[in-house]
Amino acid sequence: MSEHEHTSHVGHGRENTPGEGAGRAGDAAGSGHGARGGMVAGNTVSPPTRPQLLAVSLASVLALAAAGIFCAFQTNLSLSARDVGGAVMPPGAIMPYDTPGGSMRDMAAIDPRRVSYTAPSDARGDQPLEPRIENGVKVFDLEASVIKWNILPDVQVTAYAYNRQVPGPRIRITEGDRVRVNVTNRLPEATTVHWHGLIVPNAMDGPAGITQEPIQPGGTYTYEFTAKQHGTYFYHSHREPDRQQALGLYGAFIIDPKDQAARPVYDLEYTVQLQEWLHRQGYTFPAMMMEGAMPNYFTINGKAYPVTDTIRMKVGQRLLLRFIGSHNNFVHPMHVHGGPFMVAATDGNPLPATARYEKDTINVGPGERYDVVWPAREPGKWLVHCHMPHHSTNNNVEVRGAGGLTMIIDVAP
Ligand SMILES: [Cu+2]
Repeated sequence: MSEHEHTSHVGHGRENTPGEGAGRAGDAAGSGHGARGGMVAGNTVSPPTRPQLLAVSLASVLALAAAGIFCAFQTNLSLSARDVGGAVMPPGAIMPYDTPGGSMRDMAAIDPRRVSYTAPSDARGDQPLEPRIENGVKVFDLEASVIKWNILPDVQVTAYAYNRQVPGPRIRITEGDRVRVNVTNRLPEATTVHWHGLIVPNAMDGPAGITQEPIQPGGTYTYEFTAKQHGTYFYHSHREPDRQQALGLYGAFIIDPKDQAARPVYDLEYTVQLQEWLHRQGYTFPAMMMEGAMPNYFTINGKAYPVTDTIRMKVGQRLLLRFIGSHNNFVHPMHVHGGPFMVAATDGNPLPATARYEKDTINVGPGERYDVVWPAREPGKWLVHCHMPHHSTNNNVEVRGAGGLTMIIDVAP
């Protein structure tokens, strides 16, 4: 006698249509501790009693409640799609259940559908911006928008850019100039501009929500001030700069001294603006020094080695390098091969001749500037590079001997 047949003899319920489930339950009961009768017995099914129904209902409700509570501690059920705004998060970002929607929008990739311009693959940033003169005031126009930008021939980031270039255009004026900058916002989010290191009226300083209302998408704000200092400065977004500056909103602001004797002696100059990028799976995220948001590409003036500029000079010439910490996270130890340089100015402020000092590596932190004069002593190819070796790779790959924060000074005899 099979077990099924065996169990079918046990129990006392009335005859019922044999169901598949009932048969299986009978099998299970039979193979377990032997049939003990009850609700299901072979081909007969007895109706559940009221306490049984109550018990099953209560267990179901408790299980459902437990699942809901469990989920609430894994994900933020208070967030709607509108709060998060369709954010695409960096792979590996840590997002516990209490991560606010604002945090996700801050760290999210640029929405590629917002791109309004694709720069040619070989386009360069930091292009001189010519002012127009209105009643003796030098007037510049900046427009922030979303672009596609090649940091390498085969790596195209999505960027927030001033005047469709990364870095933004170079503003160069003379000490004492009256300056007006019209900033138009074509980004999908509000923004402002800060003039880093400059003495300006407070309302012109740029911090969003502190000295001014942010410039809404489609809006314009006019900044105006007189340049009281001279030296190496820069401008950058001051609304969520952890996001907007990391995505490309920065540019050099160079002020020549009225008195030419105030500048160090040099034959040619080059401005080095550092930047860190997080670009994965076709999306560009603002690089941040936190889990899952660390940068994997690094650029000098918007390009990673081997497509960074090459500086060409001759033995005996002196090169002024203006390092600008336009990046957001690391302190980059910038090293020059081929002998030491003289530090001539820090954060735009010239050092008196007696205070100048020699180094061959200088730590450029976010926001810092260093003007250094490097004499070409020997002919050949001399490197300028970050001494955190990972920052001299492209997504951890060396191309033609380096990557990222690397450029070459080519010295002719
Ligand atoms: Cu570095």
